[in-house]
Amino acid sequence: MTPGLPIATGSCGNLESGGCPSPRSTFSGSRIKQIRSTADLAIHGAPPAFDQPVHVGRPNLGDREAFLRYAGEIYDRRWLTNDGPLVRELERRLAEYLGVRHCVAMCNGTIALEIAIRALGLEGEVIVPSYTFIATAHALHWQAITPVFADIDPAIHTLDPDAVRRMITPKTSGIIGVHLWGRAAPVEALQAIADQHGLQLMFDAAHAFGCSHNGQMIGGFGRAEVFSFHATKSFNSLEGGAVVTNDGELAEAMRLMRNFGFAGFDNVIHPGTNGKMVEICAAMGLVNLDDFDNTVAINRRNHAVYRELLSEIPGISVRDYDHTERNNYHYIVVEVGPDFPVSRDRMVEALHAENILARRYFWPGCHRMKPYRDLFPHAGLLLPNTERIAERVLLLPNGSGLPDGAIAVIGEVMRVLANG
Ligand code: T4K
Repeated sequence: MTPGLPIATGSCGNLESGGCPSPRSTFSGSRIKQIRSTADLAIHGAPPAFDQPVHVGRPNLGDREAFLRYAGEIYDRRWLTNDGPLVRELERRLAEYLGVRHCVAMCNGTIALEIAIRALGLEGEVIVPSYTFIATAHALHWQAITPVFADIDPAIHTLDPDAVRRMITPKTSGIIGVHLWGRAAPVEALQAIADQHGLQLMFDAAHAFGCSHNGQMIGGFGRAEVFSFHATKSFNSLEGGAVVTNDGELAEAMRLMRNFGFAGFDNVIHPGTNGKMVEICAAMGLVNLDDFDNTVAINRRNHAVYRELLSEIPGISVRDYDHTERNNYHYIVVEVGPDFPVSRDRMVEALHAENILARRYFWPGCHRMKPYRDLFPHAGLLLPNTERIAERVLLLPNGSGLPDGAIAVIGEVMRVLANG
């Protein structure tokens, strides 16, 4: 092990000088044992390492007092939703941060996807990865559009452009790339395919807030990009999401669509739904945006400690980020190789027994979930990389709520499992 790495101390470690950014952890549980051999593992009857669950997706929270001030203002103003001043401020700041002309805030990422899909006029079939959160596929299915699953590049877990080409039919109207784990989908290759075949291209950027591609912030690619600001994301607004675009007409259409199509009192000029972000969510968004650099710094240090600790264990790997780009470092993605003595699922079981609730995102792939597994029972034959990766990957906890010692415990569990 690298000298100087923490064993049972703070989660942000001491890899870099300058101390840890403020973690603001409210976790009151504590680590209660060291794990040196299989007998120390909770799956073998020992007590769990933590007396409370350590979650993947614990929210990152900015300054409490600032949030309460905003809440007081909302109370005094009696303006709670419907394009309120805090939503407008958040939209303005997000557009500026992402370097895009228009940001249309929404109540969540799923509705934002649905509205963007409608605004782009997608129909028939749309090509998406199966290796993504189910919302990407459901947003299409919910609108009677068929999601057609294309395989991923196993090295980067995003759409494989050759696989996309193979799935195009006369019914294809568009492609939705997903910037999984914050890594850009192959933007240029997908754009070339879309241009060649007259298809719309948009992106599910739910994981990629604060990330760049070739130095340009994710948000400005394709015709539109969709963010989720769910509690579990690197940047959250309690619940929330946004579509960002450089196309003014598209933005205008989406503003109408998120508010039933109203263009003024009693004047409906567009079909629409209720996709509005509420003021209290915008308040949380503003507070967390102010704190976002701090969140990224914590995530980055945690990721570095994970990489250092776990890289010495043969058979497992922690995905790295492209350090020439901006990253949110939110996702700690571990791949359990075929040579590791236990399966990914056994590792997850061992971690859960210690109260570390590692997740198998995005097992088993959308194509193996309902309704898609009934609609396309043989889809897996064309998705070998998706199926292999979905069996190997697990996600580990990160963020400002990560308790002291969690990374060290995870390292100990994995090392003991590796040694049988
Ligand atoms: N596209 C992609 C690629 C996405 O990943 C997502 C969402 C979307 C689209 C859709 O965006 P939204 O409509 O959600 O805005 C979670 C989230 O619900 C979901 O937002 C997210 N992706 C997905 C990856 O994960 P679950 O059901 O796996 O996790 P959940 O909500 O149970 O939370 C995980 C753990 O986090 C919990 O066990 C405890 C902890 N937690 C959670 C919440 C909500 C907390 O500690 N505090 C909390 O407030 O779906």
